[in-house]
Amino acid sequence: MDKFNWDRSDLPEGFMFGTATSSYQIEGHGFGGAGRTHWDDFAATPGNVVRAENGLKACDHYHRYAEDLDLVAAAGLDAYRFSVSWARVMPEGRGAINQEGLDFYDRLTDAMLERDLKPCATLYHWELPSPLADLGGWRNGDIANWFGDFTDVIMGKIGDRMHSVAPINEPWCVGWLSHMLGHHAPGLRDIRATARAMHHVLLAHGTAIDRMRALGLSNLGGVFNFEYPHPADDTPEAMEAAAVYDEYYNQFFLSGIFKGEYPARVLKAFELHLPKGWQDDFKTIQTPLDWVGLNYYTCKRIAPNDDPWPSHQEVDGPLPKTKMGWEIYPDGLHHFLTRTKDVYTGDLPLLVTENGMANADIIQNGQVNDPERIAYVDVHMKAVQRAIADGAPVEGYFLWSLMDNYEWALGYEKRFGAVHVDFDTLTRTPKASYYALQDALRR
Ligand code: IFM
Repeated sequence: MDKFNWDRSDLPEGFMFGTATSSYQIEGHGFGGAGRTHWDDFAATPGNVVRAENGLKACDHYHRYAEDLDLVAAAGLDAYRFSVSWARVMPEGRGAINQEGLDFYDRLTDAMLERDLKPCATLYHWELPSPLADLGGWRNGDIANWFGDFTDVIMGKIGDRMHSVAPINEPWCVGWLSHMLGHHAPGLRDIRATARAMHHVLLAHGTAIDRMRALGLSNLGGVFNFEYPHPADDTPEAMEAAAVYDEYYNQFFLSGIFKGEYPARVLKAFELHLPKGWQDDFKTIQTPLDWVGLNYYTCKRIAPNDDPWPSHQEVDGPLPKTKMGWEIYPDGLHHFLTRTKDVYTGDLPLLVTENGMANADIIQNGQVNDPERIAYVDVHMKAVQRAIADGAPVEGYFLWSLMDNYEWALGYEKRFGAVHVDFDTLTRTPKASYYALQDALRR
């Protein structure tokens, strides 16, 4: 299969296609006066990241952004979802501004507009400045105002040209994955830290939205990630375990923003750990949004165990898997698009802000054949079409990712790009999936 089974005519008028990246994963954080981040520290600690790889060079997008945006435009895409690095703009996280960093995002924005690409910004995609991590990072409630100040600085410079902005990519990863499971920086495994980080992420989200509205920006949203939890078997215990997973993974943040409350099972476990006066923060957390973005990749099989709360574990599932070991389950995308509308967002526009797969892509005779990625995107686009037919107001789809990049704790070996990157020479080679996308968008 080298073509998609859909094209623009299968989607509503104005449906937006884009591709997504993030600053630390592609830019090269060693360039342009960027400050140290907690990811540099995490990667420098033995055992955290495959081969202790970091984002100091990454794809060198900092110097090659024009070539990269040419690829986005030549694919026929409408939009480019990118993130800005807090530490590139404010190396200490607060106070002094790195003019070189601000100028970089200014040039990047103009370069998108010159190519007729809609700039869709994310303010935080995980590279916290180390000096703020020293102060407790996401565990410290002051982070909401530090983040608000950063928002003022960066959006004061480029906000006038943004198509859309979201404050924080994948709050679950910033909170749970990084403070409960310890898989991402700062690598904590602590329930109190997790409860506070998850709450402060929401407070920072609302603060940033309010700051941007005060600056006169519009089209402001939130981007959340979802995984479909199958009970490992049909016992009531397994169903309860999956329900707990669903609450802290898929519902905590939407419930905070759209209902002003936390899901019951999670609240029971977190209440003792949340910061004093947490209920008062919902005024800020519930500030209205203009759209919601869903990042979706996979499902999980959840089995109960005797550990302390959440008292469950993931077990292997039967479906075909990507190179991340993630099962391919497009029905989950349909489920979350329709449930988000039905339970939380009503008529608010929804976007698939990330979807894609890691694949064993190799260059042969200057070409990369990745039929697996074409098939993956194809079945997920079908799920989007079904969700639209069922009434979900889905207005766009962003492929993760434009090019192979730094896959966090897994270093550079998981390739998610539509464009192959040779990490020695930094040569970019569009894969078959890139050409399939180009064909579907032009057809
Ligand atoms: O690479 C990540 C990205 O940073 C956030 N969403 C999931 C992607 C694939 O794991």
